[in-house]
Parts: sequence; C-alpha cells; structure tokens
Amino acid sequence: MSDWNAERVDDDELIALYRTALTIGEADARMQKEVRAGAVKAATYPVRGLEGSCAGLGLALGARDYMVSTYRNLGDAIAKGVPLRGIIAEMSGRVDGVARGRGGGMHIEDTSVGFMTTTGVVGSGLPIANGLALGSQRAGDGRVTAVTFGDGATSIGAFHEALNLATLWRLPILFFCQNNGWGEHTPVSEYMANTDIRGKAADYGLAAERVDGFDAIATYRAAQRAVAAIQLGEGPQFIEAVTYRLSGHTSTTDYSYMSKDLLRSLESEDSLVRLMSLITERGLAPDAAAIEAAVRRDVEDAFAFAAASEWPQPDEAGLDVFADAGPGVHRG
Ligand SMILES: Cc1ncc(C[n+]2csc(CCOP(=O)(O)OP(=O)(O)O)c2C)c(N)n1
Ligand SMILES: [Mg+2]
Repeated sequence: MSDWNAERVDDDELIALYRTALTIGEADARMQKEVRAGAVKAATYPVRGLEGSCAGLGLALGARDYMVSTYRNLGDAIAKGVPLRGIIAEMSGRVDGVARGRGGGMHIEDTSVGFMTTTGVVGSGLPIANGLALGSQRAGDGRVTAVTFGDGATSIGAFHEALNLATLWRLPILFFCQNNGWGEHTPVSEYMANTDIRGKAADYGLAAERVDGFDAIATYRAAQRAVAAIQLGEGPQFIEAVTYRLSGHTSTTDYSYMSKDLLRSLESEDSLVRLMSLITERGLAPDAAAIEAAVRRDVEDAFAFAAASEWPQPDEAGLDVFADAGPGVHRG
C-alpha cells in the first residue's frame, strides 16, 4: 500500500472525492439490500472496495471524455456523472432507466455524459474503447477514452489485441484495470500464470503505473497524469489499481470461500475511511456531515424514483436494436 498522504490534494478536490466515493458506497449498499430482499429483481455486481478508485478515475476525466465500463459499473457510472435516478431505475429494469429499462444493470449507458457503454462479456470493452479513441484521433476532438476492466479480463485475447493496436496507433486511451484479486470465485493466483498486470501492459510499450486503488487520492493523481500525457499526444496509458473485492462476485452469491480475517482487516484500509481521516485532520468534518446527509437523501430519492417508475412494455423490446433496418434486415 502506498503512503496515501504523500500526494496532497486541496480541500475542494478532497471533498469532491469524498462525495463521489460516498455516493458510490451508499448506492451500492442500498442496492445490495434491495436485491437480497427481493425488492429489486436483478443480477447486480457489488462495487464494495472500488469506491475510491472509481472516484479518482472519474474526477480525473473531463465531461467530454469517454468511458467504457463493465457489468460491475455502478461506481464508474456515478463517477462519470450519470444521474443516479437513471442508473438505479435501469438496474431495477424500469422505463425511466438510462436505457428505458431494456438493458438492466449490465448495460448502463448515458452518452450525454460520455458514459458510452458497458458490457457483460469479459474483456470486450477494450476493443470498443479503441474504436472510440480511434474516432477521436481521426476527428481531432481532443477527447480521452478511459476503459475499465477487471483482472480477469487481462487473460482474454481482446485485452492483448487492444493493447497492441492502441500502442501501434498511439490512440488517446487510458486502460484502467480494476484488480480486485478475484475472477468470479477464483483468486488471481490460481488462474493467472504471470500476475504482473502492469508489467504485461509495459511489455506492449504502454506507459503503465500500479496504484493502491484503496487510495482515492493516489488513484486520482495517477489518472490525472495519464490523462495529461494522452492530451500531450504521448499515446495510450495504463493504470493497474490494486484493490480487493470486499463482497461476493454478485449480490447474492455465497462468498464463504473468501478469508473473513482478510476481509475484516481490509475494511480499515477502505478508501472512505482514509478520506474521512484526512477530512477530520483538516477540520472539514462539518462539511462531510452535510455531504453525508445530502448523499443519503439522493440515494433515497433515486430508489423511490425507480420503484415508482413503470415496467417497460414488451412491444418496446425491438426499439433501437437497429439504427436503420435496411434491406433484408427485419425488426424484432
Ligand atoms: C468472455 C467471458 N467469459 C466468461 C464470463 C463469465 N464471467 C463473468 S464475470 C467473470 C469474472 C471476471 O473477472 P474480472 O475480469 O476480474 O472482473 P470482476 O468481476 O472481478 O470485476 C467471468 C469469468 C463472461 N462474462 N465473459
Ligand atoms: Mg476481478
């Protein structure tokens, strides 16, 4: 773990990181509760342990920048600025969700804030993100594309293909690996021959950094450095953010196979605990208390909004499947 106080932030940055990480944590905890109670009927993937790294990456990106994420996307979506009501309604399968309830939690997208797509196919986001970055490079629009993926994705062919082409074409892309130590129910050490993820990226010629993903500030600074390098035309960058999955793979799967002692010990490493201790040290605890109250209200509001939203109608299922049906293509 890095010396988390080493990279200083000003009070506004600290508060912004805290607000975002807390929103992620509160929304995630509430979603897990709703799913386990059967109130939200969906497969959801907890982000407990990713709050700080998601906040750090999201805040380092500009509003016009693009992001591509995975099924474990709640933290990324919040940090990139997708409205919470639209996220929760989509995860709940309701018509007021960002994809009108037809995508569900694995398919959150809101192109108006640059949150371009999320997929359930491990590793598939990287080539998609390369395509977005290639488009930006050709258009000269100055956008950075960030793509997040798990440690498991680094064993998929698409990861290697994407890193190779991005390096060759010097694409304006930030590859961001959320290394949470697990691929479903298997620890990294049991499914990966070479566990040096940062090193694999470096071997392709990318500038690659490893950060303590429980350290929101270090992650934020690393992401800022990467974004600046991309904007200077230095080509693709890679960050391996090392965290740990502080939950099961999904909201409902058993995770008794994970060490209880380790999970308990990591609770105190948690990004929110660390941010809060710096907030207290700087005399900002009253601000944090006000933020906490506001975040709780926003989360409550988003879940109430989703619960009051209608289910999508079956005849909407074929909408937006094809941009243009064209000859020989039939709408569903
Ligand atoms: C191509 C593909 N293979 C297998 C799966 C099944 N699967 C779903 S999640 C997952 C684990 C992926 O682990 P990782 O990339 O580390 O992401 P994490 O869930 O830990 O965030 C697997 C194997 C899948 N969705 N896609
Ligand atoms: Mg993983």
